[in-house]
Amino acid sequence: MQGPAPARSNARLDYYERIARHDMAPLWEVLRGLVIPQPASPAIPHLWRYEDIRPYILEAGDLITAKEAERRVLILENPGLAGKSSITRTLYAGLQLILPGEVAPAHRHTQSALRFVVEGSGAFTAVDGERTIMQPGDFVITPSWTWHDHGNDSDQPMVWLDGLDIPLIQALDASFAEMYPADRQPVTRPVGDSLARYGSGLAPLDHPPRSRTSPVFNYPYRRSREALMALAGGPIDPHRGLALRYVNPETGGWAMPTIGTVLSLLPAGYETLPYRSTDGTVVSVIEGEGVSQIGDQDFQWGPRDIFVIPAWTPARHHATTKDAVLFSFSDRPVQEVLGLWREERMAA
Ligand code: GTQ
Repeated sequence: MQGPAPARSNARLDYYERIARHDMAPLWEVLRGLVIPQPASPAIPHLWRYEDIRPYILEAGDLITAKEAERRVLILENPGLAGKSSITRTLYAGLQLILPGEVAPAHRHTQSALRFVVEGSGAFTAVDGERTIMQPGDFVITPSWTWHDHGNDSDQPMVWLDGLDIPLIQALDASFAEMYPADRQPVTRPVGDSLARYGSGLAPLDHPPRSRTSPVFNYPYRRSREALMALAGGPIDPHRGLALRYVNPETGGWAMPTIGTVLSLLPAGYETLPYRSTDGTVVSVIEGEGVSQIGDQDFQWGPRDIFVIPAWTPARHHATTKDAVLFSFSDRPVQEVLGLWREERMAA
């Protein structure tokens, strides 16, 4: 696979032309680009500074309603994947704006979605008959093929980061989607129902496991942060900082089947050692400030900024002034079930 490329004699070129008419092609001409010795993602490292993009997000609110747009979202498109609506090869990310009084009408699709609240508080998303009121830092799941609508009964705009497995589902040609016959689905369970049933180390007696996706559909930041801070004085992974993954309490596995989500803490002044893994990763900064070296570029970040680490690209992070808390997501669960996931803990 890494040997020299075969020479292109006239006889061979003539042959390639003739077989092309029969919809065939010679593997030996393309093999070296297909089965490569290590990942070479077309995605590139990139950072979106929230301060720079926020005006455009709010401007979208003057141009189109959430209802007309169906979802009023600015896609965070990786500059290496232009036109592909992708932030990594398998994942999509976007910033969704819901203004006071608006509704993003109910629909469902086979793509799984996560919401990570960036700005505002008090808007809601409804999933399968239950609403959750969202606060900054909350991690909210919309499982595959569940009805969901979003609304904002607060008095301020709300912006959240959407993470979906759109490019992955596209590669699998497994997209189905439909609109609900009304803007809002009926609410059948009180706010907090899922968290009470599944989110406290308890579960309903005799209930069968529901699905591959966690039945906890909002992991409130207040609770996640508390867990992280309780561990802050203890040992830290030198390559990853203090990192906890969000789990499905019924299986102990990842909270979502296609997207792995992690909350991590880098104490003030802490510098990680370089690290790379096969899962291209999107990072949303919640608290703190720092600088990350991704490949050969440095990116300075602060609260609400979003950056992407492409697959197999070395990254190291430095929290400069304060403790930094980062939320991140990737396709690691998919790679793990397929036995593909790899990481490399590198020397300084
Ligand atoms: O909220 O359902 O960013 O369907 C992209 C597609 C959000 C959503 C996105 C979607 C949604």
